Amino acid sequence: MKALTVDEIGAWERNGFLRVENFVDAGELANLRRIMEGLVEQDPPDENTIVDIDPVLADRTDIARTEKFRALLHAAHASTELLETYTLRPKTLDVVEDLLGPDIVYYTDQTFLKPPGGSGAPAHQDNAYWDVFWSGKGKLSVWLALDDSTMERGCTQFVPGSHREVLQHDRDFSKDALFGGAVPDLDPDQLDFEAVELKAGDACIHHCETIHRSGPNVSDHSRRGLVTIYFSGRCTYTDQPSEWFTHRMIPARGHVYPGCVGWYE
Ligand SMILES: O=C(O)CCC(=O)C(=O)O
Repeated sequence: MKALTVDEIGAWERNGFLRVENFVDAGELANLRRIMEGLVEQDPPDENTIVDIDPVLADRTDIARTEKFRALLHAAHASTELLETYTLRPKTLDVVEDLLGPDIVYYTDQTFLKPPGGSGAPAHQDNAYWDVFWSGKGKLSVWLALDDSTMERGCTQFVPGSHREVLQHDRDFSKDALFGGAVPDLDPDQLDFEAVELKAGDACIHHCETIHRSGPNVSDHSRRGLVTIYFSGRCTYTDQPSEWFTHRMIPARGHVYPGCVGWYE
């Protein structure tokens, strides 16, 4: 084990998510906030970045466009500074290695900005969106709190143990460009969600099949979460190319294998 304890890995295997306090220190946090604020201001920071406007805030005329951003997808992927200082730094990869194994490919980032008044995320499993293009369960997200993430601000909530069952998803992106529908055959009210409140600088890592959601932000402070996503180097490409992810994945540690993610001819 490189960074986590046996108990932490046991909790990860049981629950499908793991909270890690002080994942970045105060100086690193300030740096990450500065980088993310710069990326938001560039609107869009990169030609491949997807800017997602919060549907609840879209028609507001009293706030700037950037204050309506629900999320930026593949933005931080374009920042060398962010890659070097956070995404691919040894501490981050040590934790990821303990959970995914030695071969790690960095996929991308999704920054959930959740401004004041911003909407929540429907219950879903991330792999329902990814598995179409890249097969395998060795995928995880590191959700890093850039602001305190509380119930009032719409923190993330997870169903412990739900990573063991794969559910059918309604992937209709005309309904919601970001989430493409929710888990269809479940009543979220019947699920036992555990809310994970975080201090800025803490992270919560979740398995790609763990059911999770988040509430709306009913506070007057934004709740930004920088999510970086890692795949095991054993995940394979399917024959369906992704239209919404055109970057190259970044081999981060260990090996890449023919036909598997991160392998380019
Ligand atoms: O941050 C949120 O509100 C939602 C996060 C989420 O759905 C995810 O990381 O997949």
